[in-house]
Amino acid sequence: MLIIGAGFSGLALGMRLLERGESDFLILEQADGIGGTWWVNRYPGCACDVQSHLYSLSFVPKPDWSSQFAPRTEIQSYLEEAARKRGLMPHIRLNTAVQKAAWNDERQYWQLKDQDGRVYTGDLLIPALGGLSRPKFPNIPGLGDFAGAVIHSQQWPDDLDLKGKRVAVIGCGASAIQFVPRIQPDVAQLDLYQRTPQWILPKPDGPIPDWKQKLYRAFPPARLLTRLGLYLLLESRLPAFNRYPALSWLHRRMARNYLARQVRDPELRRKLRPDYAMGCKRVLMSNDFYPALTRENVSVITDPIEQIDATGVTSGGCHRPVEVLLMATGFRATAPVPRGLISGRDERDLAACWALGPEAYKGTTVHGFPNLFMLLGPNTGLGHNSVLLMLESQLNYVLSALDHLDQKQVSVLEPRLEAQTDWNHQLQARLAKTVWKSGGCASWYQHPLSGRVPTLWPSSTASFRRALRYFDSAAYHCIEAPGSQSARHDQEAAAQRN
Ligand code: N01
Repeated sequence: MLIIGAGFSGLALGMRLLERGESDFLILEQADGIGGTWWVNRYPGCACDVQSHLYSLSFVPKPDWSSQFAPRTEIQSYLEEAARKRGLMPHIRLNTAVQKAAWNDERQYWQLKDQDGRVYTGDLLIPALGGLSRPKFPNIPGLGDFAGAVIHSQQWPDDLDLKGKRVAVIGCGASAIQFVPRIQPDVAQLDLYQRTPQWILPKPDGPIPDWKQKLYRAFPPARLLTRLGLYLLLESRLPAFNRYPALSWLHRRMARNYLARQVRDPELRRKLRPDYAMGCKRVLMSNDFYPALTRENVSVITDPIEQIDATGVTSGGCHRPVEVLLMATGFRATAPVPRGLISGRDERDLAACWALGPEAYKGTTVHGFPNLFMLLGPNTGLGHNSVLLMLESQLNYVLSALDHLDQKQVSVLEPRLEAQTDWNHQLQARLAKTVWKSGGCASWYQHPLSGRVPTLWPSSTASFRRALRYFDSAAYHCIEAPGSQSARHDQEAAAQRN
């Protein structure tokens, strides 16, 4: 088995495989460290916006999270420690960027090639690429002419020194609201280009006291109770997002009051006030973003950007000189797989099949791509809870599929087109009623051309867990392994006929 990516999902699958005594797998990772998102994103202030006791794997408990929302370094160390302790490291090949993964129909295996031409073969392919790993750069006239550094939030160099510099930040999503307050005290001038204001709530963050960490260690049910409480709290937000937006009135009011308290200048407040349904874009949390925007060295600019030239940015007819451009413009979430990376039966390219947005069966398998199980695939993202809950459901499904392959002596599994079409039809019907589809905003949840939402799961996490509890072979074309009893029987019958 070949797994692409040593982020949360690739590592989690590796750990579950080892737990079952399976060791015939490799994890290929392009970076020089493990942790995926939590290894790559190094901008100042990078942290999780889901509480750590829920944003962690149920089978890798950590009683001593330092704060409610752990910083990225702590999450990365959590993953690294778990991988080391569980003996996963020998299965991981770092600095190994898969260039091409192709299904060989004749031999019924996947063949992968890395950047140095090394070839790997495996009966199963597990793309664990993450939905938010391909940075999106805006298409702004003149961007290529800019003479200073252009840095995407995901590609933040460890040694970036912004002291005394004039910087422009383009975008104000989850990434920008984390790093803007961190860099604001250092820079000479910060121009924040905001296209759409965000719904922002205060972040209930803070250190987890020592006594609580000790309690969680000594008495695990206390930690589980905390986890359950967080789960129920976040899950209770779902009806306001997927059916009854009016239910978010209290949170809308909290957000408006919070803005009014933090930003006294009515003009700035007006610029920062969202006018679409709460949740249509990911609801953000921060205690220091609004205060940072009120500082003298910060300008919030809402006129559309007209042009970038060698020395700065022009918007609303005004040219503002800058030395560094920071792109907080997000990710290509609706095109998570590059063209030419994965080719299935009849050499069909996965990215080409997904030109109008990714689509899979149960977010995991794809018609035309035998023996491929994608982790955190299409419509497995969440707008209301921890995505790791979805990942763990997928792990159950993949392991159940492995059991099916073993027990039924099957060698190839591929979802039937009808099953995939039905699944997506129902999904899109449910999504139509949600704020993610019709909340009056544009977001990375939606495909820019088709308007479909190929990213989020519209229902409860429990319903996804139920749907993926067991591998449902009826939804699949199954080809028996050449050595299996019934395959031998077929061969003998064919030989007799000849
Ligand atoms: O990206 P975004 P992000 N001209 O897509 C603007 C996760 N995450 O990296 O809203 C001008 O949210 C765009 O404007 P608009 C999390 O799931 C998690 O911040 O499209 N502006 C927007 O303001 C999150 O949702 C954590 O009008 C342009 C911004 O760029 C996801 O990653 C931390 C533009 C993009 O916002 C993405 O967050 C960080 C253009 N041409 C991220 N193009 C955690 O805490 C785009 N924009 C776990």
